[in-house]
Amino acid sequence: MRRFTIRPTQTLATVAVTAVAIGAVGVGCGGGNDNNNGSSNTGTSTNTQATAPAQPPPAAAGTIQVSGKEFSFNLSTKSVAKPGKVTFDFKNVGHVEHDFSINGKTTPLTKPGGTANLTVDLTKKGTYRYLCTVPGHAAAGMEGQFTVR
Ligand SMILES: [Cu+2]
Repeated sequence: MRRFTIRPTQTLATVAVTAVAIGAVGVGCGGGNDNNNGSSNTGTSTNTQATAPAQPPPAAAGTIQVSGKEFSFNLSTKSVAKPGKVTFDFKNVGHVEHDFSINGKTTPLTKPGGTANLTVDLTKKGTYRYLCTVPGHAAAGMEGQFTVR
C-alpha cells in the first residue's frame, strides 16, 4: 500500500474586510447660536445705579492672609490703615514646621499644610516686626515689617 502524502494547497482566503464607514456626518448640531436675547425690556429700569464691581469686600477689617515657607513669609498686605485688631490667617505652605509671631504673640507651631489664626491688637502706629520663631528661620528670611499707618 502506498501512502500518498496529500498536501492540501490552502488558498488564502482573503477576507475582504469591507470597512463600511457609516459616516454619521450629517449630524446637524444646532450650532448653539441661539442668542435670542429678545428681552423686551421697555426701559422701565433706568440704569442709573452703577452695578457694583465684582470686587468683594475684605473678609474682615484687618484680616491678613499669611503664607510661610522656607524661608519667607508672604502677606496679602503688609500694612493696615489704622491701629486696631488685626487677624493673621497663617498657612504653612512649606515642608517643615513654622509659626508666625508678631507683637509678642505667636501662633502654635504649625505643620506643613496647616493653618493657624493669630489676632493681635496693634494699638500704635508704627512698624511691627513679624517672624517665625523656629530657631534660625527668621535669620534665613522668615521675618519682615508690618506697618500700622
Ligand atoms: Cu519657620
